[in-house]
Amino acid sequence: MDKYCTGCGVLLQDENVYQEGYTTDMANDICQRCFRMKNYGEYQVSTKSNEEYIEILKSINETKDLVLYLVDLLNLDKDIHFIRQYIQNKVILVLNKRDVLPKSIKDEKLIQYMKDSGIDYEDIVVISTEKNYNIDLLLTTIKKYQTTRRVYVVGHTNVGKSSLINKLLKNYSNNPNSLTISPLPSTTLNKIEIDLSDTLTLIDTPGLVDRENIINYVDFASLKKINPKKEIKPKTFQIRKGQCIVIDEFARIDYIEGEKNSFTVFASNHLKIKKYNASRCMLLKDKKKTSYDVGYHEDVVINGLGFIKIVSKAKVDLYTDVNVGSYVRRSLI
Ligand SMILES: Nc1nc2c(ncn2[C@@H]2O[C@H](COP(=O)(O)OP(=O)(O)OP(=O)(O)O)[C@@H](O)[C@H]2O)c(=O)[nH]1
Ligand SMILES: [Mg+2]
Repeated sequence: MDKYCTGCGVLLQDENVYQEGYTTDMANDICQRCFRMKNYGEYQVSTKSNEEYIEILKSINETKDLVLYLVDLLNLDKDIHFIRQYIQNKVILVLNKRDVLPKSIKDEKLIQYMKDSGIDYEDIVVISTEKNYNIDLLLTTIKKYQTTRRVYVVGHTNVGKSSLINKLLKNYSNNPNSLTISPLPSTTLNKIEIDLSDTLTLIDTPGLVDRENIINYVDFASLKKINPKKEIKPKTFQIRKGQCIVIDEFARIDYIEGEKNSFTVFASNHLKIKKYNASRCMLLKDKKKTSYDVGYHEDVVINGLGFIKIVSKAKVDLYTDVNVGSYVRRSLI
């Protein structure tokens, strides 16, 4: 009989050590990859194709089940509507990782921002899985909108889907299982059903992969530096054209044209962020250059790294790794 890993959902097998789902002993409940991640923090990248994820979304669309659409507040994807186009189900939009944004920002402001983004949902809940913030509220909201026993958790990779299910299990059930979580993308490899109670089964899914996210292109030491663990202390710079800001070894933004301005960087506190005179600074000039015309109160977002809030109109040149994506949006904060 087929047996699936309780950590990541992959089909277990004991024949090929190089293939997904390998375990030394079929009596085990988890694969070797999950065992290593859970016990030694040894992370092994596994890339999933988005075609497979779209098939999962389509299968959800064939049900009447409620969907939790989880997003990471620091890394809101440019394509927030992508997932919604495949699922007509009722959706609760869940804004996770509240803890990394400054406390001074009101939840209502984040909720209003999402309302204005035009995505269709029943309700919006701001949570922090890490800090156990609003998890009770989320459960109440799930119960309010649930029409069947099953509730799916979807979203991009790394937004904290499996962490949230683990938190719900810990808070409200005696179910001893725990899903594998990690700071790398594509930790969960398949759908996994978990019973929270007699009336609620949560279904974890792998995430939609953002190939342009910086976390795909850095080593583990850099990943730890980039991934904020604590509340971000934003760094504000009064800036004139001809100056630039360098974000550690990962990005540089040059102020090309515009009035005296203010740039605020929201990124992990572990990153070195400094202002330079652009003509005398050669740092990161060999990276990919993207030019943006930024409007009044807009953010330049660097996928997976954070964002720069710009107050007045500006022409900027952004330098990043060739694979890393970026975009401009109206200011989140
Ligand atoms: N700061 C913070 N980190 C969180 C929170 N929730 C999850 N994380 C972290 O986010 C990372 C990804 O968590 P996972 O639960 O593996 O994310 P996922 O969405 O299941 O990812 P995939 O299975 O790869 O699609 C881990 O490093 C978690 O510790 C949160 O509320 N705050
Ligand atoms: Mg997961």
